[in-house]
Amino acid sequence: RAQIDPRSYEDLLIIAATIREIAGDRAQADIGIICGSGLGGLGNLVEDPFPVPYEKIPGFPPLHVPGHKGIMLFGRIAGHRVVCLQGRFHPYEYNMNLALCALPVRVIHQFGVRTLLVSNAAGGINPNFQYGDLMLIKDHIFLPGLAGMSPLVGINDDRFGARFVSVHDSYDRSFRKLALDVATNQGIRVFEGIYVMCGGPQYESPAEVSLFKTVGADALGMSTCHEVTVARQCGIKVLGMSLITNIANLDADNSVEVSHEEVLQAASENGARAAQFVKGILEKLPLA
Ligand code: R1P
Repeated sequence: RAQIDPRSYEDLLIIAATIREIAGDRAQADIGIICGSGLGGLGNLVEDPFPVPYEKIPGFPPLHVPGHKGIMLFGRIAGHRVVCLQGRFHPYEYNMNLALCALPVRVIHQFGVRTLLVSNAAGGINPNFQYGDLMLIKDHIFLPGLAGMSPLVGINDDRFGARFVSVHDSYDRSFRKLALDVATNQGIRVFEGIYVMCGGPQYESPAEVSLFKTVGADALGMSTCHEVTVARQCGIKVLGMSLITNIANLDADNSVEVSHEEVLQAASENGARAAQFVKGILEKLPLA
């Protein structure tokens, strides 16, 4: 593996050139999709797929979290040129190197991506949520970012985008409206809410969940916000969605254990509906 600095624009060009050598003119896309834990099945929507394994991509580290395959898949969904990232880099796996973990977003931007559909498996905090619900992310609380662990720290190369990035309207309003219309047509439970990203990898304690509830969070997980922050710096519009794979426990006297196996099981039980929803959204989204 070549030594790659995820904060170097020159190294980003090397990564993009390597992928172009592998995929040729298949390496083009208007829409990027990031698959959450156990949601790699979204890749099954991709027609005429051309896979690029992460191990062939310079600077992409090995994946460790079960439920993330490690494939960049170019192809089409509903007429759109898409690239589907079946595998995400979670900051807790890579010593909170947020720039490294958000690198795939900068890479797919090089291939033309201007719209990102980012998904995750999350614990539900909102008392109205049920297991298997979908939540469109309306806004986020990026806890590591607030503590200085942002993918944007360090000297900024302006070729990546602005030094100071506005994250207002990160989760595009018109996309959310379109997605809610699709949910109504499909008759599925979809809410809007606030996602909180924790550092992990330990799951949150009942007191921590209560804290997040108090500040208005609806779901929690350990991903997504770093990717969205970089997407906004690149000028990519975002639609974010969480699959509620468990209901977070708020009561310290109630011993509800969470496990990643349970998260994966929930994703596999509900993944087909999530995939139908994504397909419905892409069918309604105007072609670039
Ligand atoms: C915990 O079970 C893992 O699942 C979620 C959490 O963030 C954490 O990594 O993964 P995704 O956010 O990748 O869906």
